[in-house]
Amino acid sequence: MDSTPQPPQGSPSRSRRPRRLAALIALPLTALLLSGCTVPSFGAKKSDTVTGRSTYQLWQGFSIAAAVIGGFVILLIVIAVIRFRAKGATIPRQSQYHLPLEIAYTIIPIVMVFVLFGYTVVVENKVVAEPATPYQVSINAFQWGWKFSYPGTNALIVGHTTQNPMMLIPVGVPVHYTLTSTDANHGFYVRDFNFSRLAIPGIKNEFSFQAIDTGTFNGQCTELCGLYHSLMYFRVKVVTLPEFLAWEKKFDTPAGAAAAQAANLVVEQETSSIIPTKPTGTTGTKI
Ligand SMILES: [Cu+2]
Repeated sequence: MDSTPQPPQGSPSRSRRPRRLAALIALPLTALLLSGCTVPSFGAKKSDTVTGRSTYQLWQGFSIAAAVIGGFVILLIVIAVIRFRAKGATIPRQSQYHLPLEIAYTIIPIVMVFVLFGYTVVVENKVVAEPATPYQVSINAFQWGWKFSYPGTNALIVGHTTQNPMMLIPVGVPVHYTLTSTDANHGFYVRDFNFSRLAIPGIKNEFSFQAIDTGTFNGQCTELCGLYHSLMYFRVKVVTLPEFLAWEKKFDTPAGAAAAQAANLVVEQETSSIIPTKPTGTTGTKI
C-alpha cells in the first residue's frame, strides 16, 4: 500500500504552485505588453509648449494613479479568488455591515476624486491663462482651409485643400491666439503641442501658448466639417524671434502686400462656393 502523503483534495500540489504563480504574473504582464503602453509617456507627447508640458505631466499623474489603483484592485481580486475559493460547502466568513470599512471605501475614492480634480484645475488655469504679449495671431478656419493673420502687421498666410498653410510663430515668448470659423465647426489641433480647440461660427475662442523649441509641427482639423475635412492640414513653424520679426517685415513691401491680397482672394473663392469643388493648382501664400 502507498504510504506517500497526498495533498488535500482541491489544493494544487507543490510542483504545480510555482507554475500557477508564474501564469498569474505572466497574464497581466502579457496584457500590458499587448496594449502597446509606453512608459513613462503613457502614449502622450511630451509637448513643445510650456502649457502642453503641464498637460503632459497631468496625464502622467493620472496614468500612474490609475495604474496603482487598478493594480491594487486586481491584487485584492486575486487574493479573494485564491484565498476564498470554494472548499467544499463552507461559505467564507461574511463581513458586510462593517461600518469602519464602509466609511473608508466611501471616503477614500471621494478624496482621490478631489485630489485629481484639484490638479486638473491648476493645469487648466495655466492653459487658459492669457499672459500680456505683443505677439498675436488670428486663426480663421473655413471649408476647407486655414487663414493665419497677424494683427497690427500685413503678415498673412492662407492655405486650403491643395496647399497646407504654415503658421509662423516665435520661440520662447507667449503668443496670443484668437480662433474663429467662417462656416462650420472646425477643430484646431497640434499634436506636438497637446493642444486642441474648436473653431465655432460666431464665437471667438482665445488662448495662448509659448513654444519651447524651434521646428516644424503638423496640425489638422479634428472636427468633421464637410467634404474635404480630411485635407484640412496645416503646419506650425517655430523660429527665433529675430527670424520671426524679419519674416513679418517682408509683408510690408509691395510684393508682400500683393501676396497677402492674393491669399485673401483664395479665402473668398473658397467660402463663396455653394457646391464644393476641389481646388486645383497652388494658390495662397507660402513662406
Ligand atoms: Cu474639418
